[in-house]
Parts: sequence; structure tokens; C-alpha cells
Amino acid sequence: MTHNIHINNWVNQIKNLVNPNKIIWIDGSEMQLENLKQEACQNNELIKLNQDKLPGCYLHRSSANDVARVEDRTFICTKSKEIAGPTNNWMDPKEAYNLVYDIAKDSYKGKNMYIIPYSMGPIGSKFSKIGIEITDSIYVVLNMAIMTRIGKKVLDTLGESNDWVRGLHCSCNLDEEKRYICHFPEDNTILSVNSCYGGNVLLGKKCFALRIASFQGQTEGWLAEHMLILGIQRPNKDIIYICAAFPSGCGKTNLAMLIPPKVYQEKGYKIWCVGDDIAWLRKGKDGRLWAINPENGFFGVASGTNENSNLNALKSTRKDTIFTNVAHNLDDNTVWWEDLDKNPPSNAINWKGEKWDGKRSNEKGAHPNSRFTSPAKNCPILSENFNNENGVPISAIIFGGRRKQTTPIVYESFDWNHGVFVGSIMSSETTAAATGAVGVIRHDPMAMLPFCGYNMGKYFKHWIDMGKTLGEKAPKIFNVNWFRTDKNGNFIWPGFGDNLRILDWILGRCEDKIQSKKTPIGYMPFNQDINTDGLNLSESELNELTEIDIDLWKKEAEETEQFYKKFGSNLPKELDEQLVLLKQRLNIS
Ligand code: OXD
Ligand code: MN
Repeated sequence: MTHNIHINNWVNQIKNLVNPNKIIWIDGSEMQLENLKQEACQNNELIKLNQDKLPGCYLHRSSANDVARVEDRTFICTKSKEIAGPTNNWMDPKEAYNLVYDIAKDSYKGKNMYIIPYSMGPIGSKFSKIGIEITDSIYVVLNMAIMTRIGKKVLDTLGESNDWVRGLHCSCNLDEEKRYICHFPEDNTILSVNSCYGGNVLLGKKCFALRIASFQGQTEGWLAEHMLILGIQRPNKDIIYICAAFPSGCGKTNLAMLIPPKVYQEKGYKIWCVGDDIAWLRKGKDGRLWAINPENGFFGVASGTNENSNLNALKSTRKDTIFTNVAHNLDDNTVWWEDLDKNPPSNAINWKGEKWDGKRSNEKGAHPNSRFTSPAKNCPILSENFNNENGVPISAIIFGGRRKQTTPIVYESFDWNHGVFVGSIMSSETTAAATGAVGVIRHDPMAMLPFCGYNMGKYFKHWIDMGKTLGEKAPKIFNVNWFRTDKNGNFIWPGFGDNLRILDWILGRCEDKIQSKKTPIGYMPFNQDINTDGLNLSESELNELTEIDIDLWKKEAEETEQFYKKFGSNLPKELDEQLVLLKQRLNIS
């Protein structure tokens, strides 16, 4: 399908390694994808759902041992361990190639080899980058067809160039002990074996658009971030765009698609979604920071998505969607997951493929990390700039984690370097998006801990340098925490659509329209500047949300000091200085 010699050589090399039955180039045509869906239904990889209720929708069940990202089996394979840094698993590239090629050898025997040319970002945009993924899984092909822009036109745009990312995925036999997700940022290569879970195998997503792209961004002067992008439209004003970084499973999709509370709707506020997971950010011609969403779809967590938490996401899943690991309602051949509604099906199959009575069973019908893969164009509030090849200008960057205590609902950094510090000290409770314990607090700087493709100390420096390049035009940086709990363990803040009330304060600060209080950790709102109209929130609850417990912050500063030690001389001096300043403000001698 291409005369590109670099691609053809690599395809031949991989063909000789994996030994497929047949090679199939994915041209992106509807007919080809339709045929693949049919084939996947025939071999039980997919179940075709009720086409009246859910047109174009399918259900997939993964193997029970393959339901989330595997951070402990994810490697950055660079010439030296220092390049990968202390927060990544590292493997010597030669060793990694040998190990993974050994596993991949002959693993396509009797299977087809699908070659997917894809673009991250609008095809042809100077922001965009191209990848080729080879896979033996139709599920992967169909998911990539939703999540990225695929097909022949991508190859035509690439022409003879060698500027593309190689990605090989082999399902093998899903052996956890032989599961490896290896990245070779110095070679623009990704190898993924023994998994079929999205985050491990849709190679355009976490592997390319974050790990490889963050490495590329460092050398080329831009940022690849684990961020949503949204536009806020206020009456008689231009749309303001913001980015927000939260760890996996902390509500990026919900915030990106939020529905304004009634009092805001009445005033004419609207939200426009540009992206829910990944942002590529560059300095634009006007000197401001501009962002694109490199993806073309949503790979969202199904469990917990409902009319109240995220109606726009729910609507996005009503057609042309692949559901993974949700419950199958046999009565009407539709899907169900926990908290979708209060009416679980009795006659159903759970995510493990077992008969399940949702009205009686104590077990869950869907896996907590069950997913929907939906085209972005299904989103009722998709921004008109979604496909804009220049992206959108960013006025504010928000960091946030899931913290029961310590972090207040919102605070603003004093300046860019302090903002980078605020991002670097982020901690959050772990969620079901990755294997391992859930609810454990860990440092997750900029929500990039599992996704930064190089030394995080250098990554912090790159952020500091971006601030220098942007100068006065740099966006303001904020931190939010929707998850603070009261003494009984209940969330104090209602969250979801009401988060717009906090975004509103942030916009006011960006426009210098609202005063703030200076505190040891940053600028904070006065209670009266948070719009609580129509909310059932007492003054004392608001105080709790904005409270700064100095003792907890002293502990936080000590933990940050320990965390920073990991980076040794790679930690930029600017962050050391910020830590000293924080300690001074907290009166730590
Ligand atoms: C995701 C994740 O799937 O962060 O977006 O795990
Ligand atoms: Mn994510």
C-alpha cells in the first residue's frame, strides 16, 4: 500500500519474525472495517449488540488476567538507565529487543498480520505525528480505527519520510509472566506482547502519544501531557480554553464533558470538549501555548458513567462504540455496568463471561476498569476546534489528584516555576486503571508518573524551560482537589457539573478580575468568590474545602524532599528553590 522503503523494510522484518498467515493493510475504508467486525463476531472476539438500541455497537470481553495497564511490566529502554530515570522501569535496549522478539517469534502463525497506518492529531497538521502499528488482533484494529485517524491517507501524507513510530503488538497467549510493554524512544519503537488491554496495546495512545511523544517533545521543544482540553463559553465572551492533568480514573472525561449547573446554564455558560486524556502543547506563532488532542476518540471508564455523572459521555456511547468488560443484558442484547442506573439486569452475563443475576448477585457485573471506545464525533459538545490543525490557545493549566485531606479545593501558583513545583508534588490515590492496589497515595507528578518516557528530573526542567520560552504569555497554573472528605468519609464537594464553579474562579483569576488570599501554598479564593448559588453547601463546609492544615503541609513538604532525592542532580535547581520557599512559608526551620 506504500512505496515508503522504511515502512516496507520494517514490515518485512516483522513478517519474517512473527510468521503470519496473511498480511492485511488497513486502508481505513468502511467496507474493510465492516468485514473485520463480521469476522470478529464469527470468531467470538466481539458480540454484536442490539442494533436498534445501540447501532454500530459491539461488546468485547478480555481475558480475566488482562484488564488494566501493567506498570510493573512497562519499560523504557534507553542507552542508559539514567535517561529513563528513577521513576521508570528500565531495560537495556539490546536485551529488551532480544527478549521481546523471542516471545514474538512465530506468534502470528495461522493468524493475520494487520498493518495500521495512523496519525496522532489531524492528518497533515504540523502538530501531528504518524505511527504504524502491526497487530494480530481485530479488536485492536477496530479500537485504533476509533481512537486515531487511520488508513491510506496517512501513508500518502507521510510519503517517503522515515519520521514515524514503529509499533508491534503480539497477543501471544496473554501470559502475564511474559507480558512486556517496551518503549525505545531513541528508535521511535514500541513492542507490546502478551496483552490485549487498551492501554497496553492501542499503541497510539499511552505508548506513543505520551511516552514516546514526551521524549520527542523534550528534544523538539514541546510537551506531551496526560491532560484533558476544554473550552468554556460565557455570555458575550470569547471561548477560553484550559488543560487539566489528573491521574487515571480521577474524572478527566467527566470534567472534559461537564454540563453546567442550572444557574450557569441560565446565564448562558457552555462547555466544549476538545479532549479527555492527552494534550500536545506547543508555543504558537502568537507566543501563547497552543494545544491539540492527538486522539480521535474516547477510551473512557464505563463503570460509574451515568446520566448524572456524565450524560455527554453516555450519549457518546450510544452508537459505533466498542464496550469492553461490561455486563451483557441478554433480555435486550444491550450492556450494563455498575451505577449506570438502579436497574441491573437479572438475565445477564458478567464481564467474566459467567451467567449473572444483577438483582441478586453480590459480584460486580462489569469490571471496575470496564471501558467504552467511542468516536469523538459522537460527543454532543465536541468543540468546533476539535479538528483545527493549530489547536486551541490555553489560558490556564490545572493539576489535580484524588486526596481525602491536605489539598484544598483550589489554589493558584504564584508564578510559572511555582506552578511546575505544584505539578511536581502532586500525589493521588491509585485507581483500577492500572493493576495493583487501589486507593494507595503515591506521588504522581503532573499525572505523568506512568507515562513520562524519560528522566522525570529532566522532564521537570523541560517544564521550567517552557515557562522561560513562553514568558509573560505563559498560562497560569492551578491545583484542584474535588475529592476532599469530611469526618465521616463523605465527599464535601458535589463535583461533576458543579466543578464549573471552581473553573469560573480560575477564569476570573486569569482575567485579573478576582482578588485572592495569599497563603503558604499559593493564592486561594475568598469564600464569597466561589459561586455556591443553588448548592446545598454550608459556610463551614466551604471552610473545610479551603482549609490548609499546616501540620499536614509540613508532612507534605518532608515527603516532597524525600521524593525529590530520587532525582539527584537531574532535579532542576528551580524546584529545590521552590521547596525551600515552601518550607519558609510553612515556618519549617
Ligand atoms: C487511560 C489511563 O486509560 O490513564 O486513560 O489509564
Ligand atoms: Mn489516561
